[in-house]
Amino acid sequence: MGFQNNFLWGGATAANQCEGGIFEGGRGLANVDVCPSGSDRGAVITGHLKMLEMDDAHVYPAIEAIDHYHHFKEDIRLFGEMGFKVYRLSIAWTRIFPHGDEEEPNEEGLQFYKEIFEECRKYGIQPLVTISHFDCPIGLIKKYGGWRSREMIDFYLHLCDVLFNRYKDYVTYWLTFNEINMILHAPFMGAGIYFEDGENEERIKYQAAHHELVASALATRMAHEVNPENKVGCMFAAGSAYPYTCKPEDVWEALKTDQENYFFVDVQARGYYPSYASARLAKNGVFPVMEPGDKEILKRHPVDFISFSYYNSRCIAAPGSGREEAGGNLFKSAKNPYLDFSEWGWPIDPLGLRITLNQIYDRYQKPLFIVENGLGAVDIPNENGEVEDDYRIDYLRRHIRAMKTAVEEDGVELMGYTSWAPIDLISAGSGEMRKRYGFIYVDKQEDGKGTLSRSRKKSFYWYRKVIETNGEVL
Ligand code: P53
Repeated sequence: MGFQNNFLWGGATAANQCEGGIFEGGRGLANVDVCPSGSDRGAVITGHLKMLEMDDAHVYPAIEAIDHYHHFKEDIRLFGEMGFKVYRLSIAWTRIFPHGDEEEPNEEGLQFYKEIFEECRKYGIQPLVTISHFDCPIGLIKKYGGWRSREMIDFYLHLCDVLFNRYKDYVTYWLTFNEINMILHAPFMGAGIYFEDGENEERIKYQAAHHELVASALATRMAHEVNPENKVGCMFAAGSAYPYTCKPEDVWEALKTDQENYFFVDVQARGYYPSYASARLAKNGVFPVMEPGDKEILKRHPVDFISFSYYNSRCIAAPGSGREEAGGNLFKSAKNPYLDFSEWGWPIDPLGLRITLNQIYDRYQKPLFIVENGLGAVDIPNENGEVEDDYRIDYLRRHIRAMKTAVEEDGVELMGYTSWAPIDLISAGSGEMRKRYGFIYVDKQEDGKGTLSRSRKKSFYWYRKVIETNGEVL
């Protein structure tokens, strides 16, 4: 038993959180570039503080990030040294189409990713490409308001067309949108949407979600047409919702929370709007405007596999029950009294991963892929400059054990596991550098200083062993 022989072990990153070099190679500006670190970040990413340019009053961590743009060869060599079978990365849309609506792609941008894929090939690493990881060109936000407009579908498909054809010989695993359900929680970061006063935010978010869902189905069709070997996955931020107590009101609220997230996967994997969503959206007057043919498109082009991020479970209490909130996360959750918490207040729940895997597999019966999981922590190098991150090893070990049980004892079909951020990079939620997830330490500090040098943490050697033994030695 154990994991299948071709189990895809690896790590996952996102362009804007690691590349930097945002003014190089003919790249244009994107929503993710103008999300500042610091206290305004929350309002910007949720679409409540309009920011479409950089100003002098804020710090923008994407500008340099960890400068992967100039270090990718070294970084991928280190991934190779850990024995990665797969590297999940995302394409910065504005490297390919700087404003989003050009006819011809930017060759320099295409060249950059081609070099990345060639580098991966040297070490036998398969790329898993997220087409849009929270990425939307500012040009398209200014002209069309981001994903609130239907026109976005065509621009996105134009990008897909270029990627599928140009990288046909390098890539067969694709994800259409990172954490597609994040559009409900951080619509500017997720979909380039900011709100004007008095707008019906719910309606705009679900309309934009519909556009992304149609775009995802059409991209799936295109991927299969370009190369029948292509495998396309959806991707959502998972983590089962537990009822705070067995009080029916708590159970009901938890069920609704899960449905809010499963809605996206239901459409992408089953091919239609689930009845609970249709009914609820209609009742709230926010059912999206659809075009003739949309339902058919969704029906005919479901995804091949389901991928998700898992950091923690959620714990849901009925409104007005006065339960203490767990902090530090964009997803609302009560504080689960049975769990420990990370330095950022995120619950730590390995069994929750087994529960989540079972629930998703029961629901869809399609292969699953865990494409993000990890512990954000402050790492302090010791006197020899080494990071002994036993806390990270402990977190990952317990989660990998849980997923192993799900595979061995529950029969869940799992394609692979990519931990989040095998190399330290910028946090999406907070914009911080000091929230580190990596096996590889990057000498870049919160104030932006540092040599950018890379070094192996203790977890680097641990993960290498895990991969080498296909998860037998943990
Ligand atoms: P950071 C919140 C909740 C769940 C997943 O997050 C999230 C977020 C955003 O903070 O995003 C995913 O960096 C996302 C990654 C992100 C990672 O989780 O805030 O796909 O881009 O970096 C971890 O600690």
